[in-house]
Amino acid sequence: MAGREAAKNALRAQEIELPSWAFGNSGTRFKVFAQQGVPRDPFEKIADAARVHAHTGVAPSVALHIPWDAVDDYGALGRAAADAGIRLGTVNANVFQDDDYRLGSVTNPDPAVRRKALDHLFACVDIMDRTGSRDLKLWFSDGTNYPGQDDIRARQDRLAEALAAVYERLSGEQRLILEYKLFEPAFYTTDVPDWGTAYAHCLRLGERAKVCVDTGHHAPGTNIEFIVAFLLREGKLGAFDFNSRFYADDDLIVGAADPFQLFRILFEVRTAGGLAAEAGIAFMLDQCHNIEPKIPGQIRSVMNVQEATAKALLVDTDALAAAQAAGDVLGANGVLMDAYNTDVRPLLAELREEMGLDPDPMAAYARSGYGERIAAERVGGRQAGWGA
Ligand code: AOS
Ligand code: ZN
Ligand code: ZN
Repeated sequence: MAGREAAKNALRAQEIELPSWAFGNSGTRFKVFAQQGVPRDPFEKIADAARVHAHTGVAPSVALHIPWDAVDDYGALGRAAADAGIRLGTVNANVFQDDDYRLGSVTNPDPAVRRKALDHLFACVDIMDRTGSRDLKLWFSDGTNYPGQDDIRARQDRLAEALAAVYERLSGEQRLILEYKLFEPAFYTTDVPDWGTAYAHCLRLGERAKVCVDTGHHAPGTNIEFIVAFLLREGKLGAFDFNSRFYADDDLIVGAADPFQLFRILFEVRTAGGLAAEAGIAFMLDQCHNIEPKIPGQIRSVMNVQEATAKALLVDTDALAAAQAAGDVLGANGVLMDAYNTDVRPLLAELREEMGLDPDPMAAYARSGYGERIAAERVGGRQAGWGA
C-alpha cells in the first residue's frame, strides 16, 4: 500500500468546488420541493457553501450560475465570500432558460436568438472579469427532437462560430470549459452530445479551451475513466461535474450510485498528475438535492470525493506497474482492489484532526445548530433557478 503520509498531503491540498445551485430548492420535472431555510439570495448561498467548507476544509470555492446568481455588485459578493472564508469560482452560463431558446441558443436557426445567447455569454465573461473567476463553463441544451428539424452540420457551424467568439473575448488566464451531455432536453440530436464533439471544438479553439466531464452525462455502461485518461493525456481535461446517476442525469450525491467508478476515475486523475493544482483541473460538484437536506448533502458528497481520492492515492503504483509489466492480470487487478477495499475513513478522520476540524463533519454540522438557525431566520427561500 502506498504511503499514508503522502496520501494525506495530497488530500490536504485537494480543493472541491461547490455549486451555488445546490443550496436552493429543487425537485424533479414534476415538482419542486421547498425546504426550510434555503437561501433567499446569492449571498446566503455563499454563506451555506462556506459552511460546507468550514466542516470539510476542502471546499474553498463556490461556482456561480448566471443569471441565478446575478447581483449588482460582484465586488460585494466576492468580499462576502472572502469574509466567509471561501472564494467565487467558475461562472456557469445559462442559455437554456428563456422562451427564445425553444429551438436552441447558439445553434438556433434564428440569428437574433443566436446574438442574444452570445451576448449573455459575453456578459458572463464580463462577470468573470469582476469576480476574478478563471473558468467559464458552457453547457448548451441545444439540439433537435425530430429528424429533419434542422441541419445537423449547420448547427455545428453555428456552435463553432459562437465558441470562437467567446474564446476570443477571454483574457489572461481565463478558460472556456465545454460540457457535453448525451441527451436532454433534446432527444433526437444534441449539439454537444459527447466528449469527442467537445474535444474537437476545444482543439480548434486553442490551449485555454478544455472539456468538462459531468459524470452523469453518458450512456449507461460508458467507461468514463477511459475518457478521463484520454483527455488527461491530451491536456484537455478542464473540469469535472461530479454527481451520481442510476438512470440518466440524476444529479444525485457523488459516489452514491457507484463509488467504485468514482475511485477508478480518480485513480486515472492521480496517475496522470491531475491532482496537482498546476494541472488546472477543477473538481466541481454538480448536484441538485431534492429529497435530502442541502448542506449535509454537499458535505456527504465532498466526503465521498475525498474517500475515493484517498483510495486512489493508496494504490501501490510500483506494484501495479510490476504486475502490468509481467502480464500478471490477477496481480494487477489485486493491487487496485486492495486499495479500493481499504477503509480510508480513519485516515481522513486523522487528517481532519490535523487540519483542526472535527473528524466527523456530518455530526459536527448536525451539532452546530446552523440548520435550525437558517430555518428560523430565512423565510421564503427560493428555487435554485429563480430569476432566469
Ligand atoms: C446540465 O445538465 C449540466 O449538468 C450543467 O452543468 C448545468 O449548467 C448545471 O446542472 C446547472 O444547471
Ligand atoms: Zn453539469
Ligand atoms: Zn447535468
